[in-house]
Amino acid sequence: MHRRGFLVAGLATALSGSRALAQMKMDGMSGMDSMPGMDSGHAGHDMGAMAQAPAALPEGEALRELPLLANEAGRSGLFRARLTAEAATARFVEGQDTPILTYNGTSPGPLIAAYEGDRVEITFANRIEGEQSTVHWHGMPVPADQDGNPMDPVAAGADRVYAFELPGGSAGSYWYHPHPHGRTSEQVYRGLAGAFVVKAKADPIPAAYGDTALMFTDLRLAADGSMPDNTMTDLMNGRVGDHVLVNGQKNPKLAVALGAKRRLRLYNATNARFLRLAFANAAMTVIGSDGGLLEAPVAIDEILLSPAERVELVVAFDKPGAATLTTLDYDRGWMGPGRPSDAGLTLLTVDVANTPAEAMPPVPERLRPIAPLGQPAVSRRLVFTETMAMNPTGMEMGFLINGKAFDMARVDIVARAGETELWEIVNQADMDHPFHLHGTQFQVIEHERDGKVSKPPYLAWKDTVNVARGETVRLVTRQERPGARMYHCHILEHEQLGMMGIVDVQA
Ligand SMILES: [Cu+2]
Repeated sequence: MHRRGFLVAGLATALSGSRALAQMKMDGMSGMDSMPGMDSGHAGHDMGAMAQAPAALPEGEALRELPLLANEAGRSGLFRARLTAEAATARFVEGQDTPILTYNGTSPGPLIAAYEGDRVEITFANRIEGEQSTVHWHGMPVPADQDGNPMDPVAAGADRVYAFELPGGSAGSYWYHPHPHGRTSEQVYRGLAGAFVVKAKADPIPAAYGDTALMFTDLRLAADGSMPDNTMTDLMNGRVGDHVLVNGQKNPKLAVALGAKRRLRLYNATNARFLRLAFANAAMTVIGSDGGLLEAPVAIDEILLSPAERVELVVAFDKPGAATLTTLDYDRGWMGPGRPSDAGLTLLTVDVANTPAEAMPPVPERLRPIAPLGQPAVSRRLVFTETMAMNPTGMEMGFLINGKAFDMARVDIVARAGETELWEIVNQADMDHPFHLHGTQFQVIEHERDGKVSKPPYLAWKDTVNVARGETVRLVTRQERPGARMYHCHILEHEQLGMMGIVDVQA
């Protein structure tokens, strides 16, 4: 059987309709070498679609800061703007146009920067031809009906206003991306994601460090410059591209003076790439997590950012020469052949000059208090599993929570606003699954693996946490507002194939 035909058939079936189980149609059994656990020795992770080496992208250009979304309100306390999702072309490789999706013409989308206490009114215009979309405000404490749920689609050609207030204490590194039913994965890898930074009115981090968002995305180009559709390997493992980009650029360059400290917000906006990161010749200090500052800075040598996670760092450049942000190997579980080699990628090169910077103030010893959420009144258990079944017509894959695939018409959990809950996320699958809960920030209190229980190294506000295969993560959470909230794996292909549920929060 022709390999490409097999893949296209599988993809078409997987993307049509709302069924959570992907029926992978196969003509005969010659597609067996692509099945999980049946290693054909085929090296390319695209299983035939990418026999050629990935195109070379230019490296070493000056790092582009994300463009700012202009506030059209004209008065303080209100952030008002328009965000248009539409098709465009990008030029990643000289002489080749790549059709992509953009917000306001750029990918990643414009950086939205607003302040705690602001009211936000953003008119979203969906100009994606023939596709519904939504804007989900990832990690932000917005009302359920303003959060871009798949139940609230914006039709192609339609506009809608998203409006919400940013409460005090909500400063943090959030982001926005589409969340339409059955289309999230594709709209995100085609280019729709942007950073949303909520700034504190009183920020303890010295302004001299600057404040730069670094958004990681994962690009795959076919020989003709287009973005290939998801293959079956992508559906199983999540789509991993050929180039990790920073603000849309491959290994860009940032120039700093000797002794400079920089505040960097790192965003993993890839569909499925696990980024275990280290900085050579520079010292990293974690100052914040998904939902804002920690209580105190923590020096680190490396950090794992699973899909959708963010971290806020202060990086000190005290050695002249090149300081590189690179990836280390991380085995997150991979089905079938063609596990991509994740180690040794240089994502960003910082040129540290010989000339010293003006003296930089030290990182403050205390950043802000984080009150523990306290004793839960309710506890819940969510078990993540993967199912694979071969039958004469194809393979059925399921990514399930408590044995069920997502159903938009079903409420999985009923919770009460203002009540603290313990959620135990149990990963009984063969891959890591980054767990994300909408509408609030949670606190991870415990990890358990092979009977060994450990505490996280510091208290932090999180909306996404990796649950490694065989691991159980316990977290405490509280939803303050009523309405339906999603929880799901943030490998977007897994979410789309069923690993998602609805918690209905009642007043
Ligand atoms: Cu997953």
